[in-house]
Amino acid sequence: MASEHKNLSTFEGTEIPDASKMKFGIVWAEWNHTITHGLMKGAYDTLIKHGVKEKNIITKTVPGAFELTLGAQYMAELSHVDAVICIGCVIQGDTKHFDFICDAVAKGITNLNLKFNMPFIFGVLTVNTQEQAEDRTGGKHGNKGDEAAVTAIKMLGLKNSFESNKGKIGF
Ligand code: DLZ
Repeated sequence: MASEHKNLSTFEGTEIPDASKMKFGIVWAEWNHTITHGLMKGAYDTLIKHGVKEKNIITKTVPGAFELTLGAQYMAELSHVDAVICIGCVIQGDTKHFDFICDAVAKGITNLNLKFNMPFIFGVLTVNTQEQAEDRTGGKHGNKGDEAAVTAIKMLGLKNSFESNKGKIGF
């Protein structure tokens, strides 16, 4: 993809909506814990930096990336958050497991967006090596957890702007 050698976590030139009234869930996978903890912390700190109140963030772990979909669904149904950030790290191994997990979680999260009509963000690293994961967890490619948090705020901002201008065009 075109992100090679780029740190995409700077958000230069983009407008980030006011997030002070938004409520977020973060579901993160325990597999590859050092990486996923770094991504989760990046997401959490970014939400706070953009005005989200601590009391409006709930974080929960699930065993692996495969379980992110159901964990996120529990959060949406039972915690009444406005958006859920799903965080995981799947590292390529010798078998086809990688492909099945990545495919399942990508499709699962896509379906949740449409089922609940709210943002579920794909903050899942799908990498070949541990080094590639580290590069995206506060390394040379930034922190993908930060990016997931900004994406969640932007998508909720988009939803809110449609809702508050319902029936209008040109807003
Ligand atoms: C089993 C497995 C493997 C081999 N690799 C990863 C991985 O790199 N990242 C991850 O998040 N989870 C992995 N898992 C665990 C699966 O996501 C899942 O938890 C199990 O298959 C049980 O459903």
